[in-house]
Amino acid sequence: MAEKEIKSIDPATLEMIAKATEEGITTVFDRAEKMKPCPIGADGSCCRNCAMGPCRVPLAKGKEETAEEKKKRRGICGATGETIAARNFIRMVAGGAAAHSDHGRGVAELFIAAAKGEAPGYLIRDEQKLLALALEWGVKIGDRSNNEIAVDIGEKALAEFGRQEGELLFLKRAPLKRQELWRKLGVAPRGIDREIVEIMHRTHMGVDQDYQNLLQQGVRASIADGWGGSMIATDLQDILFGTPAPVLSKVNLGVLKEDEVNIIIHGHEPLLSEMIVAAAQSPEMIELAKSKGAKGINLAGICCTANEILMRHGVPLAGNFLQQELAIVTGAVEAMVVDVQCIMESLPDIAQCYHTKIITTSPKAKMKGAVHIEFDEHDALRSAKEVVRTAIENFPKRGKNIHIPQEQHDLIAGFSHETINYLLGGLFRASYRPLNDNIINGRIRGVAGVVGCNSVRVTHDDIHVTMIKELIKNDVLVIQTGCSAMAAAKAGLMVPEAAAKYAGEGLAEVCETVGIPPVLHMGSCVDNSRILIAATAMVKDGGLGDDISDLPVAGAAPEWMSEKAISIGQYFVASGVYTVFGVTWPTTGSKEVTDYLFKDMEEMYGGMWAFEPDPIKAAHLMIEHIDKKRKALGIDKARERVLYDMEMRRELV
Ligand code: BF8
Ligand code: SF4
Repeated sequence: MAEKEIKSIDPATLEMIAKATEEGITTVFDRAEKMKPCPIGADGSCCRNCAMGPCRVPLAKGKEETAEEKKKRRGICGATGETIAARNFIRMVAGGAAAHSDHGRGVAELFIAAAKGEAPGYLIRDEQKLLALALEWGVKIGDRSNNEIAVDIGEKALAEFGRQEGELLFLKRAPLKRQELWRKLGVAPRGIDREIVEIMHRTHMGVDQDYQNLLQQGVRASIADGWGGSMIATDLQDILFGTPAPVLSKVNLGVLKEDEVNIIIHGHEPLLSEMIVAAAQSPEMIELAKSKGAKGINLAGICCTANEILMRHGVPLAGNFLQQELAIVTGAVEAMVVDVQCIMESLPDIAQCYHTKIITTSPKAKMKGAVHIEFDEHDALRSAKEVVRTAIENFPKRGKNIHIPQEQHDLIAGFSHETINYLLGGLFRASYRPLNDNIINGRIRGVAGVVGCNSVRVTHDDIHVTMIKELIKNDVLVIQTGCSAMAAAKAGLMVPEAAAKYAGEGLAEVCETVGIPPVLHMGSCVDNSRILIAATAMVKDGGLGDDISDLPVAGAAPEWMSEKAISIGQYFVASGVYTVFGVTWPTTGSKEVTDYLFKDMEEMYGGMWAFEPDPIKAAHLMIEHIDKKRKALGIDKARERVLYDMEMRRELV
């Protein structure tokens, strides 16, 4: 890992880090300086799966290991460096897949309750998507009501988690060739929970001792995430809350308002936040806010909850993962409402220095020092109003040390798979045809999914933004989710004007004609499933091969840090996508394990992992892969012929 020179490229972040330092507040940026990563653990060479250890089996650096040394490099139970690295790696997959899938389960439960009329306030908002899913899953439509159909769909979705045999229903969405490959390699997941539990079993002391066999189970559980838990979360959320359509909003800490009650929604599940949006708009709450001296109620989001309510309601984004503490440091946040995942335990401590209330809402995620207002889905509006009221009542308690950075940018979000389809093909001939055509004729070189976290181990946002700029400059259309999307939005890349400013000539022309930015925001991290669907739609539209692995596409998580990112990366690889990670790589302690992931998987899945912390080099690895795929498809010459005469301009899109 290279030493970073500055903490962030984002002026608002730097401004708030300075304010925190001045006020004697410790943040993640300070803690990272004191706590260096353990080099043995970082390489995947530390096992603490039983109480005879922890056992450390580091690979000696800078020299080739002899067979004799390798034989001796074992844990107390005899576990080899390979087994230990593979076990650690797939336990990360299990953690990530569990997080996404438990989110999906929660959505399915609420979905059923809503359809049964047991969760007042929630309605089926996207009837078309409900009926499409009913057809896909063989749920009877006839003259049944939407709610009757939805009960059956919700129950089928919920059963996917506990399914014991057969395979997940959504696998059938993948290109046929991919499905057959998964079956042939024995990685078609049976049930979502089952694959995750099996990882925990197989990595227990003394069970699976074949690193290839272990890694294959990691693949199976990751597919259960991307084509299972995450896809269920996205689909059912769309039906329940509406499928996103393009929406204009703003991003960065400058969206906080000095004269309004600021409520930040942080975490991942949109179940409660959807209701908070409704509660904050209610006349009763606005009146109450005014009675306390505020001009209104201002909602803003952090992390993936932010992406969810941005995509569907245009609620502005306050910032990404590394900005959560800094939002409180503004002194202007009345309440930060959290649910699950990516929430720093330091928040209540920092909040103590201001008036901010940290409100936990999930029985799964409580925090010492926070107020707990449990989200009751059967009476959600009441829970939401209680949260909003708590924030409003806190407004008069603001201190004097308020400073909101001015920094904010416009962005357009809401690019669901359906939206891209309509935008490109029109409502009556919705298709990916124009995208495929523009890839085939070379105006668009390929498509890259740039996703994932922030890591404090690298300069905040820098790796994302540098990589994305390099990709679009080279005519690669970028699609995004998660904290990475917010980094690009803050850098002004998610507005249509960014095409002329940053994109290569071919990509810029297409973006200008369609009226889209060169970087498309597709949602939260569970919405990476939208990218799988988009890739499959490209395959099905024809002309670009017959599997995802034939497409000129690549993926990256350049500032990753979470276990969820590893699960996502693994299901992209298993789906046939070349996937580059930055920052650090968690299996460098075993050459065999790393080679298996970086080389053997390409032979097996057509997609593979790669590691490159330098964002420009990583972008070029992706471009090289895209060019390799273009060549295999026989469309590599097209780019050379792109001259943009008037006739070509006219026929564009
Ligand atoms: O699920 S990108 S830091 S917020 S893990 Fe977390 Fe990573 Fe952000 Fe969203 Ni995803
Ligand atoms: Fe050590 Fe084996 Fe126990 Fe791991 S499982 S801690 S390698 S003895």
